[in-house]
Amino acid sequence: MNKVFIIYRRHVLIAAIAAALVIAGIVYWTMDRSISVSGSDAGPDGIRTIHMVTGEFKSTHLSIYGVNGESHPFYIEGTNVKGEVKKGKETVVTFTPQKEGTYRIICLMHPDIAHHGPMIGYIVVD
Ligand SMILES: [Cu+2]
Repeated sequence: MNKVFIIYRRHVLIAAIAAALVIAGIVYWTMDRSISVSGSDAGPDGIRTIHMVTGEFKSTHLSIYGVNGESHPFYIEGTNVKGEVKKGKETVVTFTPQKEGTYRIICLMHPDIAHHGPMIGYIVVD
């Protein structure tokens, strides 16, 4: 069962922090499975899901910190949001969902199992 975050307007900062932790966790988990992910931000399947409520806020900064792997170019499916996560650095992108749905954050270097992935995060806007 996945861990779900429900975030409201007054929690935009928390949302950004949660997103950073979630995505950092994804990077950490995917790149080095020999070390377990601490905390309770993922289910046993290793999938993290962020829940947001559309119309509750204008936009959210997603802050992503690179833990493992030199480079992770990524995009958010269905948007023009893209960026690159580098090891030891923080990447911040602005995410402004216009409608409800599930938005996948996909690493272009690790999109599937054949490329040592999938390194994919999910943002659910409802
Ligand atoms: Cu990657």
